[in-house]
Amino acid sequence: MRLSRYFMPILKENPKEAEIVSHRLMLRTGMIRQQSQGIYSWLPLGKRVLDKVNAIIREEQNRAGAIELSMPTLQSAELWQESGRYEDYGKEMLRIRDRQDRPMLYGPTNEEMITDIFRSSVKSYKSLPLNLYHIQLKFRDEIRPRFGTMRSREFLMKDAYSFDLTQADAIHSYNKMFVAYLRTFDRLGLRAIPMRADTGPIGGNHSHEFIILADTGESEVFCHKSFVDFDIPAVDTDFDSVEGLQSIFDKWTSVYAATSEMHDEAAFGAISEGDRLSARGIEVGHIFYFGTKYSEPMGAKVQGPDGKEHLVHMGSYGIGPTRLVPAIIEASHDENGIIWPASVAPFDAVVINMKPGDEGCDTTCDRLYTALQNAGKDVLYDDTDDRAGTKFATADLIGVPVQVIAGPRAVAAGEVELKDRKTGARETLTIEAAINKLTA
Ligand code: 5CA
Repeated sequence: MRLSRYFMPILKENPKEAEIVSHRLMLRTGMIRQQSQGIYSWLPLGKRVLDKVNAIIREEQNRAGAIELSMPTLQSAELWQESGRYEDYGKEMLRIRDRQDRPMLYGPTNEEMITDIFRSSVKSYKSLPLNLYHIQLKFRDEIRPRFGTMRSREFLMKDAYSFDLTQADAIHSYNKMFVAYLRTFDRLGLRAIPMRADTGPIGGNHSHEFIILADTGESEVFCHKSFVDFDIPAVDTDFDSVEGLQSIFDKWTSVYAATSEMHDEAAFGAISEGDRLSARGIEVGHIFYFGTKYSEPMGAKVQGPDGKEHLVHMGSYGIGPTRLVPAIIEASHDENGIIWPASVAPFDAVVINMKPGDEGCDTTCDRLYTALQNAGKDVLYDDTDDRAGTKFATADLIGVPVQVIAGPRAVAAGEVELKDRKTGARETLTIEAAINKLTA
């Protein structure tokens, strides 16, 4: 992408309304724009990152055996009247009437709709286990939307829903998502800690929130320090192994971790003082097992091996991609801007032409740009006639992992400079060597 033809409306000044660093940087880099309170557009740079986050979430959901579908944002109130949540949900639910005066709503979550899809076609235990997910916009009329897309009213959610014949099977389905979440957050460059959690309006009694420690987090959390050393389940984890997944779950829940709603002062106090961590955190995922809470009122049953009808046991599993993007920034930035983990960086590299119009610079940059693109890399090419200082500041601000700097003197000697955004380390390489390194 040539910067001169791109749409990346960078702000020169820090926006006043932004209270936390991620919100400030997302506005400054032109990743997002607020359209009305708690409702955002994702501009091209932000959209690239969001798409990469979603791709990782999707890969790990698929690996764990979940199947993607797509459900609408608008739902009929009837389904919610069946489950009893239409009245319970309160003012967070945006209620709408269509032209026939039928009550509708903008979905805050999808337990009812997925249960309806399930009951309309699944009749036998032979179709189980089943886990269906989508990545779709939700709306919750939050009292206090704030911090940009961290807590917005319209937001993206990956929500998965599992169906099983028995409670024991449902716990295995829960563990699959638990392990998938550990892998997902790790691939996003984050260390997320699963914590016993309150279930709120979703219901059930077995639930974990996945929390990223950050001073600007909205949740108060308490845990044992040893979490930082736990191993992330490997890519070849066998998701069909009941014992294998249970042992990963047991390991990751063997030491104390809880949010303030579930906090047990005595259990926390029993941890030696040096190992206690009392901090703030950002909830990036939340998983629930709630048994027959929805299958019972909505009549979602299957025929079991005994020939009898059984209510299915369900769980639901949420991740917030539009919250993850600012959470990653909270965890990875410096005074000059964002430092993207390579896995979600909007571009793999930025080629900076220090003197557009100079034949050597133009030829070298064109060569680099083409070679990297041909190797399947996402490359931003700063071909603008901005001042050098502005180009460097922009490259640092948007946090692309590698900067390839082509100035007239270096290119005359057949060389370019590579700068690592994270460490600041610089090296001078021949153009050939730079291409080899970046396409390796
Ligand atoms: N039905 C369940 C799981 S699918 C559910 O709705 N869970 S939730 O309420 O905990 O939301 C799941 C995830 O969505 C949260 O962990 C969080 O990452 C994200 N999320 C929730 N509310 C917001 C919000 N207002 N803004 C941004 N992300 C949000």
